[in-house]
Amino acid sequence: MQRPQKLFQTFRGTLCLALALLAFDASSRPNIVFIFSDDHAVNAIGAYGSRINETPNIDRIAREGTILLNNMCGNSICGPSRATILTGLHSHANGFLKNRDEFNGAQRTFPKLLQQGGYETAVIGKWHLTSEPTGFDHWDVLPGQGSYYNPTFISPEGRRRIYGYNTDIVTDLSIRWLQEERDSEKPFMLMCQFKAPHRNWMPNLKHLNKYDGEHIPEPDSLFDDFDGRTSSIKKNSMMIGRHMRLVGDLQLDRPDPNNEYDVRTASRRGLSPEQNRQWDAAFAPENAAFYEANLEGDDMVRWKYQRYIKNYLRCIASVDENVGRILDYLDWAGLAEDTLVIYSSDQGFYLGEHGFFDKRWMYEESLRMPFVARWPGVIPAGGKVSEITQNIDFAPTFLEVAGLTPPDDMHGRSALGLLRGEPAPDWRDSIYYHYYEKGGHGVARHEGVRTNRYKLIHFYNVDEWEFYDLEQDPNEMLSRYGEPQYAAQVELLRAELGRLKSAYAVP
Ligand code: SGN
Ligand code: CA
Repeated sequence: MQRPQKLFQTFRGTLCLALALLAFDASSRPNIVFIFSDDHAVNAIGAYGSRINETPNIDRIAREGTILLNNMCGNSICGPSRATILTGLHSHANGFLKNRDEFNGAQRTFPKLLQQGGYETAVIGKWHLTSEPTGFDHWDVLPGQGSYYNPTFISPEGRRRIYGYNTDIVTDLSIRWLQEERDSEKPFMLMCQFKAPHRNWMPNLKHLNKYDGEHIPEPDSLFDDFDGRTSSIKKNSMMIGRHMRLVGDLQLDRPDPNNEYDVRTASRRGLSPEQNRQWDAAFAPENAAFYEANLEGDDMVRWKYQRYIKNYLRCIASVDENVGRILDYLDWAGLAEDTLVIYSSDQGFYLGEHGFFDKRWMYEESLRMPFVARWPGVIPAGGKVSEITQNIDFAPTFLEVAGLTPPDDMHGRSALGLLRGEPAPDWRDSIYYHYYEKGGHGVARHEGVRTNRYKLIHFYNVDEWEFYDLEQDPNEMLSRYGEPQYAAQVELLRAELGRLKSAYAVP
């Protein structure tokens, strides 16, 4: 027999659930805080099983909310991913195919629809879509890639430079807008968008010595020889060993006998004299030892990997602590209950897998995007979603959250039901991918299709195909294209690729 206290708890649990279900109706209109970073791979997030770092604050969103385990982009590069998120459309339909394109801000975006639906909207931080933001009541963005230190911001009032570290400043400006500047009569949607952890991986001063003396585990494929794949992958220029720059990427300024570090390098980095003094103090001993050691071959690659990954993870340490500041502010301001908080990033990134840095390929590390979401009482705590979601789904999801009906002609579909833990038997079982840049890091244009288990990639300019069985070969080390045992599967995927292209009207 249940004890009275237990009975009461059960009753209270049922009551809470019933109230939560009642609370969720089309008129509830929660706030939305979309925290977004640049190039943060799932392999560097605790909630996704990172072997190399801890992200307690991002993990908190996952723990108190739900994680999308198979969330992917449609074109693994910054501007295109952002344009897709705004429009709910693949690149060919929103017109932003490559980083240098200019976003047509006259087109329909989810912030505009939210605004029309009575939301107050803001974007703060990295934008990277060339044209000025539209659909925002407030915008304060970095020009282009933005600088890690003492960054310039552009807003409708003009340009100004702010002293300090980018990730901290974007958070300061976001909290200031939440606290002092928004119209508190309306629900709001804030896009808080960090530059970090993008190349050239400049950590905050206080994290410069984090991981000193530690050995970060290397990925198994750090010394990949690209056997068993097409010529396309061999032509890349994104190898940590061959293409990562010692000074520009790895902060390896040559020690000077007079201890005067290269002033031009310091000013290129945007550091103030005092910041530069601390920077040099942190890096100089290891840099001197590096030049003393005259490393070669695999030893050199291993050393570069350690310097690269530590700086990348140090940048993430700032991202994570600033996610914590935002969560803390929402608690303090009494906003946490009524706010959907998301953490995501524009695409994945190579952390030494295949010997790579950068992104662009349809391989898993750059295809996958993190997405964790918390909305107390609506999205269950500890939820895990395995269905394949994509960045085309973000806009429709946000619209449904706000009680609006997503337009039928968006390519994506609202993932709110999945986030709420509801079964979705008719959810998609494949995604379309298309990377359009020509030559960036030696990556050829390609398109492809991925299902739960298989992936087919077509490098169409050279007409090379790759096919992976992700269950047998999760690290994509061996293309099975052309093997008789997979011929039927390849044909199914080829047909699926054709079907997706006609469904999305890809020219
Ligand atoms: C810069 C980087 C590249 C990176 C692109 C795109 N070079 O060109 O490594 O792939 O941005 O990044 S750098 O020397 O300028 O850092 S994206 O995130 O904006 O798409
Ligand atoms: Ca990016």
